[in-house]
Amino acid sequence: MLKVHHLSESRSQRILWLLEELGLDYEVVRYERDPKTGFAPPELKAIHPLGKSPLVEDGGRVLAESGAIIETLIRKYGQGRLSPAPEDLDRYTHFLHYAEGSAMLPIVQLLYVKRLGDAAAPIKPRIDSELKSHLSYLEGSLQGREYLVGNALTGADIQLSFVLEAAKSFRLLAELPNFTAYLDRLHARPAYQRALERGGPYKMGR
Ligand SMILES: N[C@@H](CCC(=O)N[C@@H](CS)C(=O)NCC(=O)O)C(=O)O
Repeated sequence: MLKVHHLSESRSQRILWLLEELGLDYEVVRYERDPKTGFAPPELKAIHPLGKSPLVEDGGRVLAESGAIIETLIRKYGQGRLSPAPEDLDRYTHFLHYAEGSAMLPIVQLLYVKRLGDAAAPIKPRIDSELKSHLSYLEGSLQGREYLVGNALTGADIQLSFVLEAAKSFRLLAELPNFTAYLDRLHARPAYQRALERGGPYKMGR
């Protein structure tokens, strides 16, 4: 059976959602963040040297990195589900990689500079302009669409969900109507709700 090493309030929530959408059996091993630093506990390093979540054990192999996990599990178990139509493959691949490769960067930077207080002043405008650029690109990419790629849920929506949930937790989505409607649509899915039950408390994006 698949085993998900799930860190509280983290990117692994979207992997639980993926597994629920695919209707797969899986075990959840939960880990709590250090309340002061927010870091994962050292036990995760025994599973994978990076010690980050999500990590998935599948038949003795350890899968790391959300985008790779999503791609691998859909390829192995999807039977066509959550995959793009052939004509949408380029767009799908772009967003699957873009979410962590580009869009998450200024959000993580924002998280870090918040700890610096006034010392962050010289770099904050640059982070803000990057955030604005990525969020307006994504807002435009959702214009007139229910889902990011084609007209049904794919792995790209699941991968992007954490970006938007993190942005929402920083109150960055307030004036972006396409995002808000899209995120509400994703959150209303029964599989998303089941994943919340499996993962435990998850305040991100609320
Ligand atoms: N790009 C990686 C990022 C993994 C990552 O940084 N995970 C965070 C959780 S959201 C983590 O484990 N943080 C705890 C730590 O760094 O100790 C992915 O998408 O899997």
